[in-house]
Amino acid sequence: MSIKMSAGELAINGGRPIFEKPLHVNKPYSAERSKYQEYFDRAWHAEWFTNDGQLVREFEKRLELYLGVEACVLTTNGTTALELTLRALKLQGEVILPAYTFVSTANILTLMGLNPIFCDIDPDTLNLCPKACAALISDRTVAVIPTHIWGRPCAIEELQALCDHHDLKLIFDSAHAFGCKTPTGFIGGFGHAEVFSLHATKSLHSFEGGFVATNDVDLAETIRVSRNFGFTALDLVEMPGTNAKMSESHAAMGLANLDEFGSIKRRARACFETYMKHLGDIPGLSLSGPDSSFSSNYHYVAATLDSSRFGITRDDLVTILSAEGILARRYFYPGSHRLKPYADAFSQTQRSLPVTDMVCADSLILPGGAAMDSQDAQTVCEIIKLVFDAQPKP
Ligand code: T4K
Repeated sequence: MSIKMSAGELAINGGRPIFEKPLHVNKPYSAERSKYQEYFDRAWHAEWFTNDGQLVREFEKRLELYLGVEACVLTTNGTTALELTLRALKLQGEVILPAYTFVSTANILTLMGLNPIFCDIDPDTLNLCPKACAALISDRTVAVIPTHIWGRPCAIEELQALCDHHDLKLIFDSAHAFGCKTPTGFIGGFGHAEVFSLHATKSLHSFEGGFVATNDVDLAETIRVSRNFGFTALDLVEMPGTNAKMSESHAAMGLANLDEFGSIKRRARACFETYMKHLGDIPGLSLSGPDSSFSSNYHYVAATLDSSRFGITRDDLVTILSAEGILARRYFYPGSHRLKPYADAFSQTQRSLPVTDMVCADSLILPGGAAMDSQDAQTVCEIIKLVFDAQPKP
């Protein structure tokens, strides 16, 4: 692939896009099809495709062993995993969460009649700010749901102490953090429960899917029963439940990918380090990288752009990259608090989330993860450098 030599060759200026086949953010990385097939054949031969099948049970055991937790309960996706957890904890009232996260959390809270209270984030970690969280706790608060954003663990101990003090449930949204580890253990073993997504774009995926990890075996059992209509035995329904069962086909994909997870992490790391090496010293562009406080899955290449130093805005950079076939994304713009279902209620409280607003305006996710070729990552860096070099300097 020929690298562009001047800004005049950029696609936005009429040149050919550098990538004919667009590069997506977090394109799925999957085990070889034969490995998936091997697992799926077991379900095929057993003629058992869903309802707590052998592959789902095996996948759950393997996740429990990997994460070192008492119980993992697989579901159809991360959103249903959270819904079942909230139902099992019988919550009613206000729940504090970041607005800088996927809107699914605010949505499910609202659909369940809970009241989402958006909280600001820490500018360095982009995770829920414990101090801001403490200021929002009232006698209506029942739970806190922080997200380990882009795989970086939240201020777990501080948030746990805060929730213990106020007798609140603490549920982590760990959708980005499979395989991430703190000095005290894998993400998955903290709070009342941690909720993971196994969506195709996640570090470990099962096409669609999710699970709850918890050390509370009673909570896990309630979730397990409620994902299957509330059945505890044949003809016996203990509670109103729903259908959130993972199929054997999805579990087969999850198992095949879990077998490969060591290499998934290595490949993602190689890609991430390519970005670090080539973008590390561009003024105004900061990558949210791992530090010595945790071990990352390296799945996300999250950056923030200070336009006053880089020379153009985040949105302009995204437009220029998109023209080149580099489909960087503005996650989680504009923040859940500014999306239609929440914006009016949020503005009525006259609260503000200055850090969230700043991060939503400046952050972008570059194509990364195990499926991203490191050579392509280097090309992305060269285009970004070319764009930076083309800006007039003071
Ligand atoms: N909490 C957090 C923090 C989350 O990020 C999510 C989900 C959840 C909770 C909820 O978990 P789930 O209920 O989803 O299990 C996507 C995903 O649908 C969503 O799972 C994910 N977060 C969210 C961040 O991204 P979109 O609307 O941005 O997806 P889409 O279709 O634009 O795809 C994303 C990128 O991946 C694109 O660059 C295209 C590429 N892609 C996508 C798919 C599905 C592929 O290359 N191949 C594919 O098969 O929501």
